[in-house]
Amino acid sequence: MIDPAVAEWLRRLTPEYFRSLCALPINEAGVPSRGDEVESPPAMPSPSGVAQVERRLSAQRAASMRGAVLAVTEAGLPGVFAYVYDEFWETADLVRGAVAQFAEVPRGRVSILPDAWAFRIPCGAEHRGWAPHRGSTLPNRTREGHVALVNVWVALSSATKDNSCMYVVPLTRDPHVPASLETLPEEALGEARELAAGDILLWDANVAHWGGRSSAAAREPRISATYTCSTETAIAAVSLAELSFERRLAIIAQQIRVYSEVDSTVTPAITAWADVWLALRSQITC
Ligand SMILES: O=C(O)CCC(=O)C(=O)O
Repeated sequence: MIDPAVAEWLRRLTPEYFRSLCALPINEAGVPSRGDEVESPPAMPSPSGVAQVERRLSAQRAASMRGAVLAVTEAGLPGVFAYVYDEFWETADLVRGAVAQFAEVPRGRVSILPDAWAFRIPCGAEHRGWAPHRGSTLPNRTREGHVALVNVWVALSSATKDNSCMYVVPLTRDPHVPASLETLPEEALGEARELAAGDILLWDANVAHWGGRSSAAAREPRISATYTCSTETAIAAVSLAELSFERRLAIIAQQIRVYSEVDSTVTPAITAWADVWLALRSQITC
């Protein structure tokens, strides 16, 4: 017998429901690729393993994505459900160019992995982003010496020390790199990275990082979205053209399974929804 709260989410999470929350397009067959929309200075490769690019997204794109995160979170869902909307995947495509420059590889070598999350950190000192961690504790270089796995953090609102910006420990200042990647550095070594809406932060997945604490001085919730890109041949790479609504929901359900322990916005009913939805889907597709 399925819990009634889970059954309700199973019934409710359709394209029509998400269209009723937010007017952004959901192309149910796949995401049309639009390519790069703005020129921006290259994200220079740096020994620190961290780079920041200003205004990578237009103000309009940042605002519409921000609206989507607000809409899904106000409906009681974790922000990751915003990835049902085409815009979130078009943006994944848009950041590939910056990742290519960061890793010094051709753009065609950069693939998007099914690893993403969206955040709304409310104002107030009781709210904060994710605790310190590394995206990967494995050595992160391709055979040719390029960064293999790159995390991309997109500011959809301003992100300041007051409303929970990101903190990173440059590889060059991390005493545990490269010998002991399982060990995290002291938070005192973290550098605050303040961003405006539309800016992006990229880092080598070995970089220790965390989401800061909001405060009473916060003027707006911090809203952001993340992507993970690979510069190696990735079997799991997301193909935008094949990203049906159902496939997007499968990625979201998998992300909920991976991050439910670290993200306090994931309710037990949504975790149970992810388990049941993935189990039902595997029965239908095998
Ligand atoms: O935005 C945050 O608070 C944390 C983001 C993060 O740690 C990540 O994307 O890996």
